[in-house]
Amino acid sequence: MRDGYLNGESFTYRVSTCQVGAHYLFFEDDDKHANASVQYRFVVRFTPFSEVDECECRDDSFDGACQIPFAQPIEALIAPWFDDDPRDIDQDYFELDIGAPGVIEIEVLEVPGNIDLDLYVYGPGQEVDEIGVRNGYLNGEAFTYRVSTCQAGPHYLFFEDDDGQANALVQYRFVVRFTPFSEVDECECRDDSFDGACQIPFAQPIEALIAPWFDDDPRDIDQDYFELDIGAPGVIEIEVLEVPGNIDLDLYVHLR
Ligand SMILES: [Ca+2]
Ligand SMILES: [Ca+2]
Ligand SMILES: [Ca+2]
Ligand SMILES: [Ca+2]
Repeated sequence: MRDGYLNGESFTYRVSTCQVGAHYLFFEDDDKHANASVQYRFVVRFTPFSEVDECECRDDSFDGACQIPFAQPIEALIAPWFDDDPRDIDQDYFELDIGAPGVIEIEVLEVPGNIDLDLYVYGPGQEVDEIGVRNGYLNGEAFTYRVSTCQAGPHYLFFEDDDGQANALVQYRFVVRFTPFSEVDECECRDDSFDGACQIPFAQPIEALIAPWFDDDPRDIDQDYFELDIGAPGVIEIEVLEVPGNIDLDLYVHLR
């Protein structure tokens, strides 16, 4: 329903439906008393969800999540749902098939100018297993969000507009990539502690990642522990060959 505010005001109204069949609309003057000697004019357009948001008519919930592939752009719409529809704030749920621990990267390529897109990421435990949140700040802002997981199995994400009020005529677009820890940091899913330390050999380059852990994960500040098997007194030299440009790497050496 769209209530007029001003005499003579033209407007565009959008609303979504998951039903097929006859739909109806009617117009009337707001105070019901006026009549006019000239016509009002309007045009109706229709866009099927199959063209803009294939999963839209599933539940906005974990059960309704649409399984999506990695490394392929996905398009969806923050659709205009009417206030008294259970879906009134459009949330779009997606399911990722995560086969091993690793880093999930969600690159949002495009966001409509009136949408401030929020992203939530969950592990296999669904709502009790939140592993990441990326709150939007600006309308139309694209972003890349990374988060790690040590679990295998279905993972979930959903998008919504930050204030839940906006809807869009154009789609947002994103792509999800996954890098297993077996390729970048083999010991990452052990405890960040002396007990979890990974024994490493001498004279062989070791690679690891300061991985993106979510704030309320026990691992939120990534520490990587390594164990050296020292058989005799001597000098230990640790040559750090490469450090990513945004990392200021601290090193601690302990005798336990
Ligand atoms: Ca949608
Ligand atoms: Ca939806
Ligand atoms: Ca690490
Ligand atoms: Ca670690």
